[in-house]
Amino acid sequence: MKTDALSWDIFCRVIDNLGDIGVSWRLARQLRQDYQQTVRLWVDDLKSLACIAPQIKPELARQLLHGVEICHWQQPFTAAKPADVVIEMFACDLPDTVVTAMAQSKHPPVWINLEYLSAERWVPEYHGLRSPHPRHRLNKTFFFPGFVPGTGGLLREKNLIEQRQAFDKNAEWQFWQSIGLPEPGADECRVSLFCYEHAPLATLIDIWTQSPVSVFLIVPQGIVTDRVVRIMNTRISQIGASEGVIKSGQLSIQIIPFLEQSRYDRLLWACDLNFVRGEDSFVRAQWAGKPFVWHIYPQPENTHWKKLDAFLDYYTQPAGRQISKETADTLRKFWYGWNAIGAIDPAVWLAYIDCLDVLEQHSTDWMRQLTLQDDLTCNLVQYVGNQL
Ligand code: TRH
Repeated sequence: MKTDALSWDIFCRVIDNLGDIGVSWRLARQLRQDYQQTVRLWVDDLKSLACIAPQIKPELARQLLHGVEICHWQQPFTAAKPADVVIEMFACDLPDTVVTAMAQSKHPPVWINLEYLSAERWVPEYHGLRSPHPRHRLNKTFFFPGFVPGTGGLLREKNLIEQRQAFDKNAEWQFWQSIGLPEPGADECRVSLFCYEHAPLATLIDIWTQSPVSVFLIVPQGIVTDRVVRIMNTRISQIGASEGVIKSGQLSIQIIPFLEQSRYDRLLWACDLNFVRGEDSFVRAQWAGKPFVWHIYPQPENTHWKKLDAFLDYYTQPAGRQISKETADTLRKFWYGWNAIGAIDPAVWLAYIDCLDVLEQHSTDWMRQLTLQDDLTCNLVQYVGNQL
């Protein structure tokens, strides 16, 4: 299997939000750092990359960061010599000049279309299928990430679990200090919030305000921040003792700056419960081994609900320690309410928070189970090595 020092071109077109570039950037860095590959990341919207990697200068056409060459994908695209491997992220459609240059290469590159993550049962059947190009003597392979053998696996850098396990109470305390937050109170539930605008935020904020469990909500600056502040301002609340903390009854809220991607991992590791969304933060919450709630990326005709159920079916029946049907139903009901399938009410929240200890153990079991399968980058490198 030949994979030493191959060159890789990753093409990423930012549709909306940050997941396309979040996944692409993570893959590019891992190919470089874990497999010493030569990587060019072509991105059409460098400002989005700069959100998660603040060292990026959006005005530069080319720059190097963490050993990855980041190139601004501009139109018209003057094709450089194609790499040994070309990855088309999320079917973003490569520039015609690139496809032509690939077809004219003496050794056409391995061309991979990396798809969005799904737990749906059809994924293993489609993973790895190849499709011939209609005009050029090129084949494109469809690579599907996934949670089970027979899929491409999940992004997981080689030292992630070791880093996660080394994140002890002292590291946690230092992290809270680094973002200007006090240490958690004895019976406080520290929660991170990353969701889409249509989440039932006002409902949950009202529930948390009157909940017997005190919640400290940490919100990285983003599309819901203003909404959270507006909701709180229309309720009887006062700025808390420490700067920037908004309090209302049992609920405290601190808005923090959007974090660089690897520091966001540490927020997920430090919190007791994480609300995540889309694809990349959803996966990172699973590597955090903490209870999480997924706000799935909405799709027309609510087709995303099938994806939500497909994941819940896996997540509530892992091969390892079973969770009771009652706990599984409680989790599903809360996730449904958060994703506008049914409603969230105080009883749903209380039933969920009562299971938090069981869900924390389950999250650790689930994380361990996921580490049994090869990670996405390892599978990509192996696949490419077998093609050359
Ligand atoms: O931003 P998203 O909603 O991206 C979405 C999804 O990827 C979805 O699948 C896709 O179809 C759509 O884009 C086009 O959610 P996601 O996937 O979690 O990506 C967010 C990225 O932002 C992720 O890499 C984590 C990162 N992040 C930080 O780096 N710092 C932060 O403070 C936060 C909150 C997130």
